[in-house]
Amino acid sequence: MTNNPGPPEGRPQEHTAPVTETVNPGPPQGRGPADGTHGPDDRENRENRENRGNRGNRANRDSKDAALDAFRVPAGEGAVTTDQGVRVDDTDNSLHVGERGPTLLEDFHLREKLTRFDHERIPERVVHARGAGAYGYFEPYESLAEYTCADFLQDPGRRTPVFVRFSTVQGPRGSADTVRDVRGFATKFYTRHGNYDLVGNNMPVFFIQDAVKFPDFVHAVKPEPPNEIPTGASAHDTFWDFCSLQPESTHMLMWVMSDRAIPRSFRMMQGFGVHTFRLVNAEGRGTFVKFHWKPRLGVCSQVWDEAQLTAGRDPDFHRRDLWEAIEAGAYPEWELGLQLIPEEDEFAFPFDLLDPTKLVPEELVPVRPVGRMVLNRNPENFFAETEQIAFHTANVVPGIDFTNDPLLQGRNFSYLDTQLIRLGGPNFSQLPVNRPIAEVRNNQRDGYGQQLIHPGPSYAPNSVGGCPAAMGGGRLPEGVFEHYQERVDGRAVRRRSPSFADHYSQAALFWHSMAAWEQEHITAAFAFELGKVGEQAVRQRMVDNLVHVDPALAAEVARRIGVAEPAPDQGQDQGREQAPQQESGLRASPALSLENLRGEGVATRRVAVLAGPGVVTAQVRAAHAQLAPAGAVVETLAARGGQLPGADGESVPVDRPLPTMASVLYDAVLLPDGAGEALRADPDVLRFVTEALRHGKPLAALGSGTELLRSAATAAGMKEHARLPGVLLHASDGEPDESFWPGFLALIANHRYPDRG
Ligand code: HDE
Repeated sequence: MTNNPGPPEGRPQEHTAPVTETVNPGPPQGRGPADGTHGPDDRENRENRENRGNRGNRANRDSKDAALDAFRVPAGEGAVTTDQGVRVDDTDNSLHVGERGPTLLEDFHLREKLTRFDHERIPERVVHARGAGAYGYFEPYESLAEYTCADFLQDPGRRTPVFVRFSTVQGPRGSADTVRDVRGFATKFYTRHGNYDLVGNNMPVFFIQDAVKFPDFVHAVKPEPPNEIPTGASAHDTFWDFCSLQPESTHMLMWVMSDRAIPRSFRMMQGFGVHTFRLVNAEGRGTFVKFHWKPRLGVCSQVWDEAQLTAGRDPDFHRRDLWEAIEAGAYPEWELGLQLIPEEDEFAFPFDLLDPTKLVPEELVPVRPVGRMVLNRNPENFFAETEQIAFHTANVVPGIDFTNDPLLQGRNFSYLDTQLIRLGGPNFSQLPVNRPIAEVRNNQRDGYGQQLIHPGPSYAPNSVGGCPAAMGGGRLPEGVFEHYQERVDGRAVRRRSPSFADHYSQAALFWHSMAAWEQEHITAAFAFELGKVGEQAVRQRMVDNLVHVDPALAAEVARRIGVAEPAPDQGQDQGREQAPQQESGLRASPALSLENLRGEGVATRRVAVLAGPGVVTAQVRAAHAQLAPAGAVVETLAARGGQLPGADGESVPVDRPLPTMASVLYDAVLLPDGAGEALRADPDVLRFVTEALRHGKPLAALGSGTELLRSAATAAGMKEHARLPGVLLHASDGEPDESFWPGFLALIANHRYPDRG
């Protein structure tokens, strides 16, 4: 009666590495492969491994990985068989009458093969269809017993296996990664007391306050019904029509129009539980809690033009980035932080803690770092693991409970319901990736796809034995879930609390917390999205709403999209019918600006060295030798693959032919000396450098490379290339002094230079 059967008899066991929940740090965090490069050999090995199935991170074993052994099958060698295990003589020719005659119905192998193929697809997720995931572990820094009895938050250093799936929301499974959208950040903790799912996003608030509006919201943001356009984008009429009529979405819109919606990498995003949840300690005392994930690499975004170009150059950009980092041993890491709010402070804020369109400013309640999560193992089969993983907000463990946030309450219904259709019935929790490592024992039975053989009766009360019993009555032993005993009293009403009525104060707080360049990006994003809206009335209504956030923002967007500028005093009276604007006393929350969320170092930053025949090979080698040990991924690009002859009679290997890559796939560019003339004449190279300049990326140039940089700056409409922020030049011949490489590393660590003009 357990959910974790041993390996079926006779099935080969390949994975014999020892299991441990606490050791195996793996390669040092933030470092690439041994020599720090991603040279052709390394790439070839990786691609081979990808093709054959991933066996890359098997060193990072834990109890969840061991539990998966029972379901692993060896790579397909030996004779091909039918699903019934009958060996087949030929799988390339169907059975037909004569060599050119009709196919016979009795060809069971053909029929089975085609039938299985016809049934390979399952419905994609109705939202968050496009995603990527990985396994890893979570470990707390300290015991949180004071606040919660959750088992996985008790012992510092005890590791709990996790699987995390990141996603976009709007687009289908095959859509591009770098669209402007919210990102899902869903974590399944396989704890000893059952599975706990923290199903969050990379933004701390949401579009709507009540779950009953979710289908309306999703219908509005999804592609338009007649033609299913646009894919993966919110820049269309129905989305903005809905939002302009639903002022509670305004705060979330500010986030979605900000650079948070175009992350550089899943590894460089924050995650948030969004709702206020409740921790419950062993004495039954509750504490409100907001969950935060903070990436060690810092929070970094693309710029909009770059994101759009990336969608074409590499639609798998984020998926590839996560996979490659884990394969290279540069395991992404997040710190878990908690905002803890005593129950007596429930009404201490100028907003309602139950309102999911509000965040709790960190300046009011600091985020306490309590643990870290590391992702160190890629899945072996995307469908079996990443596609079939099923999250559910109601998957909580003893010590974690809900609040009455009406969005959360609805989610607690929706996620189980959606898995029933998506995964075809109630036994989805028996799928390998969904199985808890905790034992499962109950009287649930049968259903499509039942995997287990349950002997004996399945009911309670029961006098014949053989059935599990509930633990209720009296003081419960450790690890038994008991619902928080909240006192509730009231009439059944379909009404929104007046405490949910202020839709603009935090939207304004967000706006005022942004650096000037972030405000410009938000303004441009509104202008882009609304500029794609056909209905003049929708555009006007949205701009009229924005005036409550900031009249200057509204006026500037109005100018750019060609609608009437709202009257400056319009913000005083409209849209506030329900409640007066509440003041938190905070005009800005610095914690919200990307300026204050930068990471340190250059780990996994991708640096392109643009080279051509005649290059000073010593500088190409120096780039690899100086940058790779700091964790950067350095690649030499040239018009053709193979070896590149240098000026000095030596040659350097080309890592990637330039036509297969693009500027948007790198974080920084180096232009070495020696090939400047030839490269300047190449329009692909000029475009590469121009784009890097326009996207605010760090650039360094040596000798004739500086001339190439000057040409690109002119093409980008930038003057005084030598004074551009984030640009490092060594114009003269000869080697640069020793400050050059550390200087370039410092520029790369700063990520982007949005003020380049
Ligand atoms: Fe979801 N959401 N959601 N959502 N959500 C789904 O569940 C839903 C909401 C989030 O990688 C679905 O398994 C309702 C907020 C993530 O598998 C579905 C409401 C937040 C994922 C569903 C919300 C999220 C989902 C679709 C409003 C952030 C992907 C497939 C009441 C805190 C999980 C599935 C994965 C997926 C319903 C709002 C995050 C239909 C009804 C708020 C990360 O059940």
